[in-house]
Amino acid sequence: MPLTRRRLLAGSAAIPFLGTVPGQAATPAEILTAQAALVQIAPPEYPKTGVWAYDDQVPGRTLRYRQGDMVDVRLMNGLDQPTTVHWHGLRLPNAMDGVPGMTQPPVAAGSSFDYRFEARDAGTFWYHPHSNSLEQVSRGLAGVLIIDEPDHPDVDADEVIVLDDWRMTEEAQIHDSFDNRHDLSHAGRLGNYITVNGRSEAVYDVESGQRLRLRLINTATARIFDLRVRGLRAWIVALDGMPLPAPVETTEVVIAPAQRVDLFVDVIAEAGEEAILGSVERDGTYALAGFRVSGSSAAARPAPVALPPNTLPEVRLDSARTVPLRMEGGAMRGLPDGAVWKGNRMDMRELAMMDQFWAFNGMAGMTDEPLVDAGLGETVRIPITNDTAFPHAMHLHGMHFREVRADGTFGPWRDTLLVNSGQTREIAFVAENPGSWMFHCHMLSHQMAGMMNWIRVT
Ligand SMILES: [Cu+2]
Repeated sequence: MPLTRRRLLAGSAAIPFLGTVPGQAATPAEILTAQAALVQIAPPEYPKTGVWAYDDQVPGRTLRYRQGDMVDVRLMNGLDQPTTVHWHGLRLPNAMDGVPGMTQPPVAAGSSFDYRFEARDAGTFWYHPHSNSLEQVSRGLAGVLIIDEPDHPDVDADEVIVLDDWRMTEEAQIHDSFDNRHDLSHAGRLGNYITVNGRSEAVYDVESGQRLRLRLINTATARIFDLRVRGLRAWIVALDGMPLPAPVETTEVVIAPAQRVDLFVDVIAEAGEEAILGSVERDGTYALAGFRVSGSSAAARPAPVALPPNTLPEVRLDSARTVPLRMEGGAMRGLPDGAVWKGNRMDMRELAMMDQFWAFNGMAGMTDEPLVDAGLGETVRIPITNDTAFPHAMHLHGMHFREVRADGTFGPWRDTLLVNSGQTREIAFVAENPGSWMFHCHMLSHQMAGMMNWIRVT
C-alpha cells in the first residue's frame, strides 16, 4: 500500500503516542512533551537533578504570541502518570483550562491533548500541570507564556525572571516528601534551594540609563518572595498579566506563588556599581538577579507610561451577590468543628487520616456543588477571611477579579490574591466566562490538603 505524504505525517506523529484524538491530523505549531529529564540546577560541583520537565528544560521554554493570535499547543505526556496543562491567568474557553475531571479528561501516560485558544489578553502568564499538581510542579513542570502587546513598549530589553525553589537532597535530587504532613498542615513545601530561570542567579549585562522590562513569575509551590531593588529605579506596570492604569514606583515587591509582576526598571547605577534584584531572607538580602553595569548614565528618561489595557468587564457592586469564604484549619488552629469531605462529616483526626487539614466554609476539598453558582454576566463579591495561622494565595481560574478595598475603591485586576493570617480581603469579579472554574489556594500543599473549591458560571 503506497504511503501518501499525508498518511506518513499523520502516522509518524502518532507513533510513540497512542490515544490521540481522532481527526487530530494537523500538527500544532508547538509541542510540549512532559517527561523525565536530567538538568543541572544545582551549582556545578553537584550532579544533575532528575526532574520532570517540558522538553528537558527547567523552566519549560517560553511560549510567545501576539495578542489576538491562536495559541496552538500539543501536550504529549511522556510521564508515567496522567497530566494536563493549565494556562494560568488566561481568560480562555473552559474546555482549554486543563483541570482533569472537570474541564477535560486526564491526559494518560503516552497520550496527547491539543490546546487551542485565542490569546485575548496581552501580558505575562505561565503554564503548569493541574494533575497531581504538588508533585508535578515541584519536580519542575512549569513554563512561561508571554502575549505581546500589538506595539512593543519602549524598553531596551525584555527579560523573564522565573523565581522558584526546590527541596533537594544532599545529592541535589528532588526530595521525595510530597505527602509530608508537616508541609500539608503548615506553610507548604518550602524548598531549600532558590533558582532564577533554573539557575542559582541570573546575570544581565546592561548599560547605565537603560530601561528594562522584567517579567517576574513565582512558580514556587509555597514560597512568598519579598524582593528589593538596588541600583535600579522600578515601576510596577502590570500584575498577574493585567496592566495597571498608571505605573507605580516602588523599591519593594512581594510576589506570592503563581503571581506575576511586570516591572519597568531604569538602570541608575553607574558602571561598576551594584544593581540587583534581591530577596530578603532571615539573614540578609540575596541577589537573585544581578545587573553588570557598563557605560555612564545617559540623560534620565521620562517616567514610563501605562501599558495598553486589556478589555475587562465593568465590575458593578450595586447589583452584586456576596458569597463569603472562610478559610480555616492548619497547624495551630486546626478544625475544631471538623469538616465535610467527599460528602461525609469528619472530625479533625479522621480528616488528618485522609491528609485533609484545611477547609473552606467547613468543606475540605472538592464538593459536588460549587461555592458559587453564578449567572453569566453576574457580579460576585467574595469576602475572604483567613482564620488560619498561615498566608494563602487564592487563585481563580478563567476570570480576573478586583480587590474591593475597605473604602469601597477597587484594587488592580488580579488572578491570585495573597491573604495573610487574620485578614479579610474582598474580591469582586464579573462571571463573564461560562463553565466550571477552580478557586483554590496556590500553595499547592494546601490545595491538596483541602483548600480547593469551584465556581460555576452558566
Ligand atoms: Cu494556602
